[in-house]
Amino acid sequence: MSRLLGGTLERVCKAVLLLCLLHFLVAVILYFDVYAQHLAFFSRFSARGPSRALHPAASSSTNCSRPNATAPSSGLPEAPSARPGPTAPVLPPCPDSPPGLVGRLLIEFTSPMPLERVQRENPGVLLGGRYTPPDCTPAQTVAVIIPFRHREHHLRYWLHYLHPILRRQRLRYGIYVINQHGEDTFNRAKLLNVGFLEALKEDSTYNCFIFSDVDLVPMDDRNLYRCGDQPRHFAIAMDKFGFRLPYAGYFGGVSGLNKSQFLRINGFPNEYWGWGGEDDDIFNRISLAGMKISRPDIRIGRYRMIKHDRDKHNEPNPQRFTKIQNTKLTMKRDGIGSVRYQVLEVSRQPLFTNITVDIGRPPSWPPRG
Ligand code: BGN
Repeated sequence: MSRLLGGTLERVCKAVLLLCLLHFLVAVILYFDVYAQHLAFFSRFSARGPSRALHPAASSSTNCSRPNATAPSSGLPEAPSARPGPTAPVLPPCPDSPPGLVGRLLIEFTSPMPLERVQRENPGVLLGGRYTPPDCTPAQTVAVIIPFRHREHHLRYWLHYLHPILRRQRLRYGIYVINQHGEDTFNRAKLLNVGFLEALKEDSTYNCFIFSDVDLVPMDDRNLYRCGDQPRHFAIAMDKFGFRLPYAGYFGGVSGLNKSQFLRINGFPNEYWGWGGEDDDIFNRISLAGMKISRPDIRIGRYRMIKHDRDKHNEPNPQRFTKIQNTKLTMKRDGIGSVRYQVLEVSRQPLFTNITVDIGRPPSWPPRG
């Protein structure tokens, strides 16, 4: 009897000991997490502050920061009013890991977002949505291309969140909104092709192209909008997909290719009218060209999508299932080399360049009448 009691007591003691150990471990983890958040918080007040302690790519800290941390008072350098002239001092190359990133961001779409406010908060952004870091020379010039129609209030949020992020990332960039004229069926991929050509017409030094939907806002500024030696997929963990990649070959939402990668796949398909499939076709093109997709860490590639009803004139494309089976046959003849369109208006706004374009209409679907 007493041996039985002794055995039970021993087991209870062991369980209590284990619990204590677990408690201690959790306390240590929490302590370091709070310490990391403190470091990130202080780094917001100093562009060259201790954020280096949190290496942007390696850290998984979850500090939440308000986007207005990027207003001039945040210590962010402002862009010069013009590009440096021939006598301007040569600036050092921009660092691979920009100092002053804040990590995880608080993104919400509840309060209204007037363009005047966005403009006021981004005084360093030049006409047409151009920006050059004032304190270093970036390795790339990035054109951000947004296919667009009737989503003005999404665009306001996008500009509000993205300009400060891109500035903190020390990018030289320009924003191009490619606005499909008329009410015919929407064609996302063709608009992206137009954006590539039109951005290059404006500035032939663009060598990185980021293609972004207007309703997708990154939740972490360590997701750097740059190109690499392989095509990059940025929007890998969207809230609407439970912060996971919906399938291994997903390449939708926000992606980036440098000029030679884009030309190597003959750009994007022009013949996907309506919703769906064009991103899968682009994925096929990249694989067929022997390239691989590069992606950020799943904790960093998080996105919020602005909720909206399904767009009119962007119904699911019933041809997409067969079309994505035929990329190998179609990619040579359908792409950047064969895109036909007419630019109706180029207007340089304070925060973006708006290009309205007639891209035609689908040859046979949906039936018109
Ligand atoms: C896929 C769509 C993509 C879309 C994702 C996420 C197709 C092709 C036929 C299977 N692909 O199913 O275009 O980005 O869902 O919504 O519909």
